[in-house]
Amino acid sequence: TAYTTTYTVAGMTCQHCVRSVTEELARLPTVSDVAVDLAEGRVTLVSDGVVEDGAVREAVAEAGYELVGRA
Ligand code: 9UX
Repeated sequence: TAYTTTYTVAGMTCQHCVRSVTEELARLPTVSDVAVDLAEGRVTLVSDGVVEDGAVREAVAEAGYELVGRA
């Protein structure tokens, strides 16, 4: 079973931002795909397990951005 969850993320303004946040989120356990919609400030994760919001928040912060919430 795959989970697909979309979050709103603040602070991403360029393709380098997209790469940074994508690389950081891809490191989370069970995450198999990361898609960023830069214009909308949304990030979608596909994972084989439940990914806690706190883990997403930490990874987004590590990349330099802010998790706002679920979209
Ligand atoms: Mo360049 Mo995107 O500083 O923040 S990585 S705009």
